Amino acid sequence: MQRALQLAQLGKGNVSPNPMVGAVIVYNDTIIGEGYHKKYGEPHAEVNAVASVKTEDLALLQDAEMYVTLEPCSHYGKTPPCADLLVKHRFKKVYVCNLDPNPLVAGRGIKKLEDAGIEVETKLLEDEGFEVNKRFFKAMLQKQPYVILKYAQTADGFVARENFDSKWISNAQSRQLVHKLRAEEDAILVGKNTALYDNPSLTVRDWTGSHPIRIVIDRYLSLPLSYHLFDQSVETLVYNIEKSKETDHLKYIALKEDDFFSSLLNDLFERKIHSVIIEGGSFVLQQFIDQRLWDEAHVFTSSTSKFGKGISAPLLTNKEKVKAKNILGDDYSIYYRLKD
Ligand code: AOF
Ligand code: ZN
Repeated sequence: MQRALQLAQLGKGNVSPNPMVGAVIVYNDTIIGEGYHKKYGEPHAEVNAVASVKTEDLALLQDAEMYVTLEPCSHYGKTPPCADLLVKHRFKKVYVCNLDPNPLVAGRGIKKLEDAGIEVETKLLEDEGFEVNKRFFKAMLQKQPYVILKYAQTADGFVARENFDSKWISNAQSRQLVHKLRAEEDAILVGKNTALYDNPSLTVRDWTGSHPIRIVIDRYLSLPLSYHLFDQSVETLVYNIEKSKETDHLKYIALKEDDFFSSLLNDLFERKIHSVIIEGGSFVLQQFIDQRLWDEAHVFTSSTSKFGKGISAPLLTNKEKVKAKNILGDDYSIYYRLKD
């Protein structure tokens, strides 16, 4: 199952809004096939794993076991049900890491296998599987995307007015890391002030991978249209309280002021956006923290101080309620919001 989880993650950045799934076929303690879901809309992990088995080994499948990181699907989606494929080849046993929360599946895949006489064992490395597909599970279970906060602060707790690329707070490595983080998410969001002062492109340049959808909150539509965000090189969503109008690459979406941030997340889910990284400014980040609408925070802390000058960095209040994992010495920590 560890191998299957490894394979699953090769799909990172290419399969959303689908989950990352990997599958390994074992006969007599030997791996005879493996595969993963490579791209949204394309074959599922189980199909690729079966396709990788040598023709002369196909007869072994009826005595083989499959390790798959998600319950095999039972529905006709973009591809036929994987459970049917496993039944057709009469696998002896199927090990599953996580059950599929998708209402189209939700236990029906397991039932199909068991009804056909295939032995099934679930919840193998379950926590590791939840971590790999944290975006998919959050979206399926809460109908909102997985929310990642990202900001850089000084040692004494201030943010820069300049964007994150500013020299005084980041270095080449952290800049590259930020672009890697962007490439892993479906969307990237900033508030009006950050857009206004920094004129950011919010694209992935210092890492490989596709550009996330860009999102800006501009309640009164006051940002200049000459800004990079409106260049239509990448799809941009402009959440506001004035007008709704959608073209291919530029979509204005009006929301009510009440519950603005929560409605925004609901709307992203409707658009099949399963994760969003929020890069500022401090006010927007603080709203997500105070309303407990975040899941994970990536905080870069520089060794320099501004000695009380500037805008205060967001405060992860409930410090006692977050679990931190320090990655690079003192300057990069990831916090996870504990469940309510
Ligand atoms: C599997 N194996 O590798 C994946 C599964 O639109 P479709 O046909 O691609 O179906 C997408 C749904 O299938 C997705 O929401 C999830 O429930 C399941 N994904 N299932 O058996 C896979 N990627
Ligand atoms: Zn499937």
